[in-house]
Amino acid sequence: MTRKRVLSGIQPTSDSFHLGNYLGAVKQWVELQEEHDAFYCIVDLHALTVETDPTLLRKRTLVSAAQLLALGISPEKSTLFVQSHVPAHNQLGWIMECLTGFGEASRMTQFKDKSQKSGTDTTRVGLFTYPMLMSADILLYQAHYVPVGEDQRQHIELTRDLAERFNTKYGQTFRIPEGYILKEGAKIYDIQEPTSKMSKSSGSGSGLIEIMDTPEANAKKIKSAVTDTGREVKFDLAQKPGISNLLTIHSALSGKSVSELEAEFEGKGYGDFKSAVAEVVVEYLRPIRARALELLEDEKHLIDILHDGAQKAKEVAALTISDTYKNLGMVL
Ligand code: ATP
Ligand code: LTN
Repeated sequence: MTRKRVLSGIQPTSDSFHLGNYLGAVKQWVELQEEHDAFYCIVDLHALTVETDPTLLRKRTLVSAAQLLALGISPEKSTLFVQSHVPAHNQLGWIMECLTGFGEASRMTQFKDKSQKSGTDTTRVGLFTYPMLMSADILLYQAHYVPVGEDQRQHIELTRDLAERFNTKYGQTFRIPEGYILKEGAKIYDIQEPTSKMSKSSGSGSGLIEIMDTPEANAKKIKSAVTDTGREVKFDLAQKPGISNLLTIHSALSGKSVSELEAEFEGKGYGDFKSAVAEVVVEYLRPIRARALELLEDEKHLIDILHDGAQKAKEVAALTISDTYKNLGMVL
């Protein structure tokens, strides 16, 4: 039996991934590569939708690759590549833009949020067409599943709509993908502002738990995480968003269920609980950070892995582009 296809992407927009990226997405990537034909992409073209610096983009692309490998993505099991190495993403991206209504694109909440924050003068057209490039990323590989966090649900819906629209109008070309969005961990919140999502590009910095940060810095941040009124360690998103977020994080990393943790910390204060969360997070991330730093020492080896991945990705993507062009009536 052929294995089902999985595709996902992550932006090289920061010096480190954060716990939201890991628990919402990459942890599932690692699990899915065991039984699926997995394609994982560092989406550097998407990163250009915000102000970038060439030195930083290069560094962050490599640090992204190193972190993905350190977190458990195996180049033997998965195809790991950089989006700009496979020009078919731009080719299909344009076609997706020509299929999308202006109103439809205007309804994307991520665009609305991000453009509102930066204002129309600095918002790039690329940020507006971002979801169509993301659709192309997914449809090129005929993916069955797309493991992402909750914030990407609307983009996956758009991708499905575009694929159906194309298939109806021009004949069967694309598989209709499904989001793979877990309940637990799909939304990790900023630990200083536990009602906003933990995010690389917005948020407080001190509310972000970063994989490449030192163990000491992460322990300190967790110990000063915002907690809620009351003293009980109980999961209650509405009344206790801070404690609930820390329970989610502990549970996802330690493998203990939330109710086990509630029982374990019954009668103990928030301080004890935060120390325990800090310990779990720090010990989980310590070897990952060390491995990523080690991988970064051999840049050539990292780039070789990415080139090998791009080679495989190009072969699959080329088949979809040729079907798409043929069905559109382009002379081949
Ligand atoms: P930005 O905040 O700058 O938009 P990001 O931190 O969301 O960036 P992305 O590269 O856009 O990072 O996302 C990579 C993956 O991480 C996506 O699947 C996304 O859904 C997931 N993700 C991001 N933040 C969270 C979060 N707080 N909780 C759960 N999943 C998240
Ligand atoms: N928009 C996504 C990143 C992304 C992606 C993709 C995710 C770009 N292309 C394809 C899944 C599949 C985000 O996480 N912000």
